[in-house]
Amino acid sequence: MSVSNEIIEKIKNSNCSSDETFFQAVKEVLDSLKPVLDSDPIYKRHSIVERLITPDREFKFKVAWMDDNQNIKVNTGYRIQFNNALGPYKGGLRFHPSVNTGILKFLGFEQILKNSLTGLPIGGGKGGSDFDPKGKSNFEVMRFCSAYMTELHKYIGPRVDVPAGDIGVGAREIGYLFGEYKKITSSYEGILTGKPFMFGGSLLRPEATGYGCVYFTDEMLKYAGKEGFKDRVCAISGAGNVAIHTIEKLYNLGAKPVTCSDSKGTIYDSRGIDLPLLKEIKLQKRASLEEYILTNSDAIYTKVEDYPKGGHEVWNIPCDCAFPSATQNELTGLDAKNLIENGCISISEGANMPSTPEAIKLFKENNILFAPAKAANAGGVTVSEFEMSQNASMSKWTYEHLDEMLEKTMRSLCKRIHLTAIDYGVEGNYEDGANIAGFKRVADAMIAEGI
Ligand code: NDP
Ligand code: 2IT
Repeated sequence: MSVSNEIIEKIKNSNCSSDETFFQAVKEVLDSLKPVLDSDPIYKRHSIVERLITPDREFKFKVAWMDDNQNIKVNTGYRIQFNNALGPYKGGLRFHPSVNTGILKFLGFEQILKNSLTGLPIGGGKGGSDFDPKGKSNFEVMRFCSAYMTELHKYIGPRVDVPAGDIGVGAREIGYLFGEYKKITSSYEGILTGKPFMFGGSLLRPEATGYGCVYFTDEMLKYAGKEGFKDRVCAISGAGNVAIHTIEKLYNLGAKPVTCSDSKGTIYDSRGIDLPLLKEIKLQKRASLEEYILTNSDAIYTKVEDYPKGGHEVWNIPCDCAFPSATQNELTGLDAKNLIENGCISISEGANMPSTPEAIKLFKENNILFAPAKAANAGGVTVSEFEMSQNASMSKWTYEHLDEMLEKTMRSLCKRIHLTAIDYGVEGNYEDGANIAGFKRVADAMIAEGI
């Protein structure tokens, strides 16, 4: 049995059945690490892989709150502190009905390597709840966030663990969470990132993940001799924070983004997505994308029920560059086949683990440029760390300075991954390059820190 399979079997026996996405994430990383683990016995000698895949601690708690009709509701809250070899635990909070320990473990594990890749002093963690903010009033969201923070505040701190947003958690939720923390502790400190600018948030944090993903892709295209976004047709899934700012930066660089999607359906607008309209529908009104065609009747709206069986409508649309930016496992083997047949040259994962293992295999076999999530979407946590720095020094950096720093970080991250892949004889394989470069930094720190 290979080292990778042996470890997967071991964790399968000691974990619960909801951990499939966690096993998937671990397997993907271990497959890439084979040449490192085989050539350098120090990692095995220090049991680094076993230590890396085991969270330092997991908190799971009851969150009871009251809805607008005075019914008492109960949800489950979580925070997983995975690894702090490189700095305080750092990673988002996800509020979505699908949230469970397995999903948060996959996200937390990926976050360790992503944060390591940024080169910044941040460890890995993740948290959230099965609470669904959709359809709730602002007061309901506020009461839920207060109840959630009543427990969470015990575990976090600016030098301990600094959560941020993820699916279902944006500036509104972070604001309520911050307010409750302040009320409980009387302490005004940077215990969350993604805060609104007026009380310690960083400019550019909302844009950071999407912008960063486009900067990374631009650099990756350059190394492949396919430079530039001008007039490139781009397909994007999702219609939240990451998708919207990916579309915005693509427009800035001259590309033509033609799709977006939400949990109910897909918009295809061959003239290019109407960004102000998209922002109005999803950020202001928090409504369904179906509203898009009420204004732009030339666009095509496809409901989820009408998607290709086993696939997603976005990946059926011909494009040069694809940006899956909604959720895990949203791009299947069938979708990959469609993208390849339609001439797509690059896939950049704005979401965390959006491509299934079958899809990734097809991208590799067909020499499609593939930017894995832990590299492509690292811009969000990068600007989160900039927010921590600003909070610690009570300073405020300008938008231009932050954008310059973000772009520089994403381009140098891409270069480091590119060079790591060359060093290990897999030039052009950004998945292996990212896994190896991310692993080595955190593993070497763990060895230096002792058991
Ligand atoms: P948002 O909540 O802002 O948006 C999520 C979008 O994805 C929405 O359009 C939502 O549709 C859609 N979506 C979510 N879950 C599903 C699902 N199960 N099926 C279909 N559609 C779904 O989240 P973000 O944009 O922040 O996050 C998107 C992805 O990016 C996630 O994988 C997240 O982990 C990752 N990410 C986010 C970062 C950040 O800074 N925010 C940083 C790095 C990665 P609907 O509107 O109908 O709910
Ligand atoms: O997946 C991610 O990197 C995030 N949701 C952002 C984490 C952060 O701490 O900004």
